[in-house]
Amino acid sequence: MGLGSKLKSLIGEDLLDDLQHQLKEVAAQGLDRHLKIAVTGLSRSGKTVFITSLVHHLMEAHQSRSLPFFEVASEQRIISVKDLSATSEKPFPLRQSIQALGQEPPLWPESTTGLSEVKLAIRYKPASRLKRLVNDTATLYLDIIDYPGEWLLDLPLLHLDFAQWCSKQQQLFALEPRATLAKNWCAAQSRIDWLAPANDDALAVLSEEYTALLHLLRNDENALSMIQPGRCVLPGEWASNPLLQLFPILNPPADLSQIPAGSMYQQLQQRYEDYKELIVKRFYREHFSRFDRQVVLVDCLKVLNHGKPCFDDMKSALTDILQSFNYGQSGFLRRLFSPRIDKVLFASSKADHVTANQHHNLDKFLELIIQDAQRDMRFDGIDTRCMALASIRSTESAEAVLDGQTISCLKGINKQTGETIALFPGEVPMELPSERDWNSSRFRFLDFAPRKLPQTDLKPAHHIRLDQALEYLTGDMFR
Ligand SMILES: Nc1nc2c(ncn2[C@@H]2O[C@H](COP(=O)(O)OP(=O)(O)OP(=O)(O)O)[C@@H](O)[C@H]2O)c(=O)[nH]1
Ligand SMILES: [Mg+2]
Repeated sequence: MGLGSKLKSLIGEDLLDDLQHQLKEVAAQGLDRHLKIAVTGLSRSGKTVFITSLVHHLMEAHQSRSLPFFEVASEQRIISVKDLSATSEKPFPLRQSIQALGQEPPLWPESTTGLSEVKLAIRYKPASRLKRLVNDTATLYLDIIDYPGEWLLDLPLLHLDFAQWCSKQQQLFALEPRATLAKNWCAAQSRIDWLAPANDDALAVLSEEYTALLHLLRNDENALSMIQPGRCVLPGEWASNPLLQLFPILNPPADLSQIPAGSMYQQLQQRYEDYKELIVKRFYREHFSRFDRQVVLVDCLKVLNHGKPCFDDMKSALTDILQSFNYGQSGFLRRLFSPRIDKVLFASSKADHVTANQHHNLDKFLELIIQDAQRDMRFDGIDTRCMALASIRSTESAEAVLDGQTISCLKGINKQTGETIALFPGEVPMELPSERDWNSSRFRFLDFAPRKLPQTDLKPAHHIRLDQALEYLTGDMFR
């Protein structure tokens, strides 16, 4: 009997295969690994708070017990976490955000506008005995990147030419409340002769008005999500670049085969092509294609508050955004950028705005919004998970008796008034709300002021399911 066969009979075939596999892995990789997790979501979806809280809990994980479902932390295998963000060209505002949330009274961090990153080195004890034979400790280099979901909304432009994009925008601007909000801008467009020689001043004025309109559509009151081109509202390093003087033509000339060179139409068409080539493709090449895992934060409660048009608009924006992950074997994205994302976590943020018995409903409601995209991703072999979470739990559970019945309530500080309140925030639907529900003002989820995030001695009660999110996103790296 050869050595291999003897070993097999001694320790069993499966175990031997497993040992051989692990040995190969250790030899091939060493113990240190790198992981890039990108966090995105539309404006105000909770990206900055999520990254701040996640990193703060991680950096305290060697001494706090705040992450019971994050295995490497609960098994006390994290030795130390070092912040290497100073080496990044675009550091995430970590210190300012932790300070804002830790002061008295605590404040939510400022809104952010571009891409930034946290770089961490996590020194830990490997779980596998075999890996510990090679080395007692290992390091995971973890980069967490924050970038606006609005930039992903530019992705669908890559497979639309200018005429096709204008036609899609025409349909979009026919819907309320967009149609009413865009009335003046549409009227200004109708006075332009698109076949006349390009007039840079007129184009500059119209594009300025279009950018103002996009800001109006997405402000707190209107809360629309389908905003294109994304860089017009969040330009990042492209601020004041003439390429952003771009807008769709909603009343195009009837015969597009006869567009004169140097005309208004042709000028915008050229800008559109340049925008795609120089801005959109570059972002995907330089950043997106390097991400390993992705978190998409969705503020489901905000859309419920704003009603059906806002819900429909967000669903269509998210479905478009999620095309970025659905790259398939033959998809055009794979040919362009060979992306490598293997896991996507969809997180319904601010789960502390509802009572604990509604968290499951929130998971289900999120699944409803993204179900088509999720199915495509699974088909392409990308692992996906939906999870309701709160990065900073700002409410406490309470109970109240109403008409002899005990009901679950929340206690917290109203973000607008600063008053302490106790309320029953209502139920999250697990199915698409009916017309009647949308019209009955049934959904009114309130925003809360943050509860203080202490510097040390963090507890599981400071968040909801942040540990489960971490385990899903990084757990396999620490085994
Ligand atoms: N109660 C509660 N509110 C949250 C939580 N996370 C975010 N919020 C609220 O959502 C707001 C936006 O959070 P941010 O993290 O700044 O969102 P963002 O996606 O980074 O926003 P932009 O940078 O403007 O795109 C905060 O000011 C809070 O009001 C949370 O875990 N719990
Ligand atoms: Mg932010």
